[in-house]
Amino acid sequence: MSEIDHGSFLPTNIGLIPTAPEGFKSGFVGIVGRPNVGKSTLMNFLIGQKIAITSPVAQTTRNRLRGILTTPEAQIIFVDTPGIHKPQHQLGEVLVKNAQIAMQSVDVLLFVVDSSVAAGKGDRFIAELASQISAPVVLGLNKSDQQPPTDESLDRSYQELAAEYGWEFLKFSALTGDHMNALLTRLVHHLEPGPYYYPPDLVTDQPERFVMGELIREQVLLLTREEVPHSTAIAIDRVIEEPTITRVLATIHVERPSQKGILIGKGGSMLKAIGTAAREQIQKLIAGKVYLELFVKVQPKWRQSRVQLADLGYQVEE
Ligand SMILES: Nc1nc2c(ncn2[C@@H]2O[C@H](COP(=O)(O)OP(=O)(O)OP(=O)(O)O)[C@@H](O)[C@H]2O)c(=O)[nH]1
Ligand SMILES: [Mg+2]
Repeated sequence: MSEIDHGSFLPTNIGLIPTAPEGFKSGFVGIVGRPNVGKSTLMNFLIGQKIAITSPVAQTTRNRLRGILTTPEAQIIFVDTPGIHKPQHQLGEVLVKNAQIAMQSVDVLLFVVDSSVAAGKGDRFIAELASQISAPVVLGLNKSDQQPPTDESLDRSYQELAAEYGWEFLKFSALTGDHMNALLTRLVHHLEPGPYYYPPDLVTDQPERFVMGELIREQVLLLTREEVPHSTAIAIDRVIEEPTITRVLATIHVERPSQKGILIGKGGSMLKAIGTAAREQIQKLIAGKVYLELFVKVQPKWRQSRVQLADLGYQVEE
């Protein structure tokens, strides 16, 4: 039995990054927007693998996460960011700050909006931030599948926003895949010639155990209600690889004893449901058998404490 740090998704031939052919393009595309507009769904679709968790709950994404797409012509490194919103606690402040920092260091900015509702104050706030960076901005109207067919005022509200700043805009659906190729073509168009930044078969820069923690948090988001999803942080305590099974021990941190009670559920039923669903997801991730053991721990006010936030993996990434 050996305990391993799963390291990253980096293949064993690390370092063998091929030389890019003539005319190859590469660069970083930042994905920003309000919470819940579909940024992570979009990145997963484009790279063809689920590395970012998604849910109907706003503020799902907490960490800046890179997803890598390599085609014969280009390598695009997508930078998924937490939805930009008015922060209500230290955690929110750290997340929004990181999204803003990410905006400043990309080659192209993909500003995603939910086209099934009209442009609002939140979108205008982000537009103002986006207008201050030098990279080209593409306004992406997502959720086209959810638009009422007769209401042209929705598109118009975004056309006006794009016109105001001189941005191009495209409409698509990250859920159905409609017009995703057109989006990709436009993004590649904006990239400069460049090298492979990562080996061509790599899909993310994050270690596997980070994604494992996220897959557990996703089930908490999907299965619990109200304040519980937002009060939760996951720590992967140990990953033990045995010949036929990988054992994962993880702790779900919550802020209050009442939340611990909800997470455990009657006779342990909720924790069991979270564990079963998360285990299935982790098995898909590592393509192998997984034994998952979950613990729940109360850590009062962790979202308010910079020190505890850093311990749980949330800090300003200057
Ligand atoms: N109908 C429809 N739903 C979508 C589309 N894209 C995303 N969704 C749904 O919208 C919800 C939010 O998606 P996410 O990808 O988690 O959104 P996000 O922008 O990453 O959210 P945060 O991480 O909270 O900022 C999920 O329930 C998705 O399934 C789309 O094109 N059409
Ligand atoms: Mg997200």
